[in-house]
Amino acid sequence: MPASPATRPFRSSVVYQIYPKSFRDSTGNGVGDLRGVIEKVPYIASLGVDHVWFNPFFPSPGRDNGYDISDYRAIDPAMGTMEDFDELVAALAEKGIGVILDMVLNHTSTAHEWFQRALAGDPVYQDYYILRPAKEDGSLPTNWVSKFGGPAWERFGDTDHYYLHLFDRTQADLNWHNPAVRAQAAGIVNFWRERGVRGFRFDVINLIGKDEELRDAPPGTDDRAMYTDGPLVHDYLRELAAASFGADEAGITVGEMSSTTIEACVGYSRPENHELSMVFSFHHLKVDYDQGRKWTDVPADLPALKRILSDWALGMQEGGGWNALFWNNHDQPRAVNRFGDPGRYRAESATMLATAVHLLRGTPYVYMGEEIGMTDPAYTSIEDYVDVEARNAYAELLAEGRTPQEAFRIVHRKARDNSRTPMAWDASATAGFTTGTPWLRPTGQEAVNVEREEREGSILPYYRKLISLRHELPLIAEGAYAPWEQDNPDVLAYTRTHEGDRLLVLCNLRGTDSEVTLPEGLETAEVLIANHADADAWVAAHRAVRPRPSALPLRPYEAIALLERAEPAA
Ligand code: TEU
Repeated sequence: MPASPATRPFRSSVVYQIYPKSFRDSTGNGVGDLRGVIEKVPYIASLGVDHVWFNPFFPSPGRDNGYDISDYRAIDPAMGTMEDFDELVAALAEKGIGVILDMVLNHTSTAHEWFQRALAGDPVYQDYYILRPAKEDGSLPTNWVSKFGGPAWERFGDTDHYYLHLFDRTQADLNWHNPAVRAQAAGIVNFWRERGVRGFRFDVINLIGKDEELRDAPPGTDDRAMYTDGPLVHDYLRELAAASFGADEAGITVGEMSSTTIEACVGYSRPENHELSMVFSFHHLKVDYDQGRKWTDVPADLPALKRILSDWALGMQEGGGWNALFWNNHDQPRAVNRFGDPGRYRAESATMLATAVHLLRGTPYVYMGEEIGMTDPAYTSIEDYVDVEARNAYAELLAEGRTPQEAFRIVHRKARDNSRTPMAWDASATAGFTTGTPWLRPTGQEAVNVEREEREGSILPYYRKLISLRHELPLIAEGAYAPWEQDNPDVLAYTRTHEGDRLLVLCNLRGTDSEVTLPEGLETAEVLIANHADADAWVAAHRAVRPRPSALPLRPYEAIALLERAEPAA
């Protein structure tokens, strides 16, 4: 079978993310599948992207929509067959697009054969998991909490031991201290490499380096510090790379780093360390968390957002690491709702947000539907939500004494299902996603869908242009980053420089008029891309103002990138 194509280097690549369960259903059962994706390969190729990252489509009980894997070397029958998979890889390869598979190697489903054998008493497989007795006083082995709510320990069968689950109780954490587990992990990656895959995303991979001795978080401290970014993560990643993907010159790998630091991420992604190509971090998506707590409803702190984006861009640049750049994924509500205005300024805010990350130093990821400006669903009841995390959070909010209205309002703002609604292909009742009943209810497709966006929209062409700019300009892929007007509370601004070329990126984060000072020079700068049609005239008019330097006013959610070339075009 054809291997994934040797695409361009990851620094000049753009990745498209597909949540297969919600992309396109070819059978009418209401759940997306691989043949559905095959149907849409021409659309994916039309975006100009270099890779597609697929969320897991391996056999799974589906308690966490495929992040609870029961067989790493097969396709979930509800999603298709291995033949479908091979055909999909080939169809994408023909368009020059590589495949990135989601490797969930921190935990398995409790339905996985390894866990089942462990439960049946096989000591070999018991050592695959993290089993501990209760403390002497009978309490749980540690005071850690699950990321999906409740304690992180569950009784191991009818024994006096408990198994660790940092996520749902059906997602048992693997014991990476066991060399057999590490060998299994490499074997899984190699299984897919042998089928031609050259891209891998590693789920919560910075949680694999837990200490041998697990300790309570001291009272009042964050328990995540007890198991996140342990020094062993680096050793295990290097070992995994050496035993599998490290051999792929043109490969691309990305680690999902939960609650991490710049320092750790430099380590994970410096080429000299032979770990990963790049990292996902999430601090910029916690600026609408009240005191670090997700299930709260506060406006986004935009100055904090600016600071975090800049700190990460600078810190990773100084350390020689590489960021994955993104606003949206399958775990996040839609960024247009969080940081933009999905009503009055949907197109402006969607394209402003796109500009902000696509021109940064790193590799941009576009989550399906983002490129047409899809928004959070207009759900009105908790019954619309399916996700285990949202359901648990709702129950916990009620238990804390919130009214059902308050609890719903908070869940509605933060739920992961907000981005998991079916891809809107057309304005029909099922959004062109299925001929049956969608597993998650689409809303808003009358106004926002691919068909309409292709016909008359401004967001899709804008994304296509941003993607092609990264391919064309080494300045965008390789240029040095520096923040501009860091103290401006309204405008996100930065420069990129490369071999004498200079790019100035200006993004008004507000739905009101703002202004920004222009740096010296830029006399011959041209508008490279902008989300208001008359940006050329706008910039020219303000440049004419004397005495200089003048401030440039920006309209609501306006984005302008000005390019000054070392050798101005004749
Ligand atoms: O997510 C890791 C993770 O930490 C998320 O749970 C995130 O913190 C949360 O969604 C924000 O509220 C990965 C996957 O992306 C996610 O879909 C899985 O549920 C999770 O791992 C467990 O595998």
